[in-house]
Amino acid sequence: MIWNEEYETLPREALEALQLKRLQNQIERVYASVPYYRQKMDDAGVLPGDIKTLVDIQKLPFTTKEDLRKNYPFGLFAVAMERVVRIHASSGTTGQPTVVGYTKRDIKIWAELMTRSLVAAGATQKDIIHNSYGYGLFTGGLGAHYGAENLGATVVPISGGNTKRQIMIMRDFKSTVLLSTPSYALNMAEAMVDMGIDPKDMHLRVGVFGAEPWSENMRQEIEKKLGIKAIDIYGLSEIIGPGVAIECAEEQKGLHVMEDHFLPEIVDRDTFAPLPLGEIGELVFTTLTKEAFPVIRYRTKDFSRLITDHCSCGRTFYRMEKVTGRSDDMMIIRGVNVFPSQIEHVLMSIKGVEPHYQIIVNREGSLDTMEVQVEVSEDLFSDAVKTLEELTKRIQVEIKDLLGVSCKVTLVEPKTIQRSEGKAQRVIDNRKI
Ligand code: DLL
Repeated sequence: MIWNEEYETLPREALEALQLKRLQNQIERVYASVPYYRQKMDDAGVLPGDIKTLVDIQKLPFTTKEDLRKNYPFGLFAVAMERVVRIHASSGTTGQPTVVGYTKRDIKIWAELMTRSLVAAGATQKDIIHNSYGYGLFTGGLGAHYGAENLGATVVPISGGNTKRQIMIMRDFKSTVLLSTPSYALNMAEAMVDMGIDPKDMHLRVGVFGAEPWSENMRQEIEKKLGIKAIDIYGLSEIIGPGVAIECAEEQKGLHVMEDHFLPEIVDRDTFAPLPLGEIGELVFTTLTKEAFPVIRYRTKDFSRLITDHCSCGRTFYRMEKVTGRSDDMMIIRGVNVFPSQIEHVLMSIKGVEPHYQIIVNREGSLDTMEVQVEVSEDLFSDAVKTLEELTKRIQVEIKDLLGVSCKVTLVEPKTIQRSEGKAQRVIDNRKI
């Protein structure tokens, strides 16, 4: 199903004409109303009138998280505060929070994009939507909430945490759609079993999961454990929140970018030079319609590529490949680049291992050490020591083969790794303390 046929299936030519018109307006407005952007454009020697085609966007300077920090809290807002009706902010675990604002119109557009996303995932007005994304400064809870209400579905605004109560409510209210991070979905699946509830006896049909990277293997695990279809949703607060891109239920292969509101680019991860369509690099977004907090060429640090193939769902928006990691997540272990997603890939392909793991990095003298702690399944843990030894060895060898770096593997008892109620913390890097 498609929520907004008029825009979501626009022929590419008409879509690109619309994007150009919106881009030109946006740049003019930003130049006139945000001194910081005006200064950056002046420094780069580019004026709004220089944007004559979509490719001309490449003349504009990038915006980074650093720019947002420098302008903390409201320095990049493009409207007067009396027009701002909502503020959200990132968690700020890596420093100062980044603050974003919305006008009434921004909120309306965001709700529309979230509705489109839920419909692409297979939700309808008849659904009871259990929203476990955190409500508050995080964009997940309220962003999804407004989209679900706009769809006309019934929203259960439960937020994250208090897992047992969540499950009771989900069962008693006969919720059909689950919105949460993928790691929290797995946490809930496990808690259901602990409570003596077979997850398949719940009424859940679809899950819309995002806010953190998750592998294809993780998807299979969630689909199997909960007996649902698991759909990937992508977004970031700097651009709007959840609903920047969504997988369609038809293909579950790549996420359609809401291109009538956001212009995606892929740039080289080291040189930041624009890459041809289809190549993997860092995702960059420009907002085309945002009023309160427009952003120009925002470097997301997320890695993906754009897929231009025709999609059987009928949407004409290009798809972005599932994000498997961000440059921030990359660890350098004894000179080798390692992404947590690569380790997850190895772990999830091995039988007997549970999808709960943590990576601990230390520095001993001048040497980096990496330990992978992973839970093994209940029946295996009580098995002979020999089996456990073999399993440890196998994981070690597979990680070494894939990454070229050796690590210590520790198999831990079921339910010992801390469960997430939002975004999972996969890495503890003690070198940074
Ligand atoms: O996580 C918004 C969101 C809420 C998206 C709910 C989806 C569902 P931030 O807290 O600003 O916003 O974090 C944004 O999370 O740059 C990615 O690194 C990561 N991320 C978000 N969605 C996905 C996804 C929300 N589907 C950052 N796959 C982004 C992989 C994701 N990473």
